[in-house]
Amino acid sequence: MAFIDEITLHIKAGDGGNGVVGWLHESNREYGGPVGGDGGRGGHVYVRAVRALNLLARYKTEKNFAAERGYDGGSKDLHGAKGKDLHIDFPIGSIITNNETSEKVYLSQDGEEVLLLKGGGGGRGNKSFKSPTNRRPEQWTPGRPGGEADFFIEVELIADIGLIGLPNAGKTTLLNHLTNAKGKIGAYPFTTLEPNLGDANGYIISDIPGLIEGAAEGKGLGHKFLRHVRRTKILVHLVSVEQENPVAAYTIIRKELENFDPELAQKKEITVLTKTDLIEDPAVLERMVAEMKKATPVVTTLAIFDDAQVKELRDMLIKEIVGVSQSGR
Ligand SMILES: Nc1nc2c(ncn2[C@@H]2O[C@H](COP(=O)(O)OP(=O)(O)OP(=O)(O)O)[C@@H](O)[C@H]2O)c(=O)[nH]1
Ligand SMILES: [Mg+2]
Repeated sequence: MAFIDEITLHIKAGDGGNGVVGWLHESNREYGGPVGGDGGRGGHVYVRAVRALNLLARYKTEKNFAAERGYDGGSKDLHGAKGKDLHIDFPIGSIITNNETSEKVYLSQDGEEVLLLKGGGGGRGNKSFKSPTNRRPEQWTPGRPGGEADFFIEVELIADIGLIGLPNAGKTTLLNHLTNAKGKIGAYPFTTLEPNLGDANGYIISDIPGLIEGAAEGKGLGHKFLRHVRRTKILVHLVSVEQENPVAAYTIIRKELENFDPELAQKKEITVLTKTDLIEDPAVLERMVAEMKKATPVVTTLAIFDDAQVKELRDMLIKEIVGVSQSGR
């Protein structure tokens, strides 16, 4: 699934309804008093966090949002009705920035709702101007404008498990096998240009574009996406056995993680040597695993066409994620 992680929308709260001028008409009196009602306030705009990670894609075509205008006051002492509030859904993890004021709203909890823009107040009808010295006021005021601005919305993906590694390591292939994702796979580097997401038994797994040396300083595509794995609970680090020196390949990525954010390097990590079907001699693979274990404690192997191995890895990841979640990290 394509994942859009940034978008700009124009959002407007409802304007207030106008106050009106009205007079009481009674058959026995020539001049009735003022009865023009106040206008209703315009609708507020709320933003709401929902568990729908690919939601921003919905806003690709629809970029303008407006809450309802308040209704004008009635001529017979009637207050105008409020404009309907507008609720806009964004994925959990969205950061919504008001481009004019630079104010930010963070949506981090499922179902959380925040008032983004206030509707304009309703105007005053002539009745409200009535006083002992002004018994037949002609005054009224228009409704005030509702808040309005361009908003920049970015989503910091909150996946439970992040797949990382050099380009072509088999990240997307694994994501597609572990989850319902249908990410594009290719026998060349940088097939993945944006993170893919998938759901494995309710746990969100994400791959990211391949990282290369210098990613933390912005080389390749990595930098933009490293922040997406910041909040994952577990990193799965894929290293292809095609690498001449798998440990060196592993170390390149570790350095990038540390350079980008030392905390990222502290996360629980599982290293997977991928494409093991390309190795004919089991002893060679064993040596590779042993070498890798000197660099990192948890190492496993995977040939993607081996369903039993995929299932084993999925079970292992879910077990780990439950463990990490319970330990409260
Ligand atoms: N032989 C073999 N090939 C594999 C295996 N897993 C993945 N591949 C192949 O490796 C190539 C790269 O796979 P991708 O899943 O696109 O790799 P990636 O890490 O997502 O690559 P980028 O998105 O470019 O960073 C594809 O041609 C896959 O078919 C495996 O277990 N064995
Ligand atoms: Mg990929």
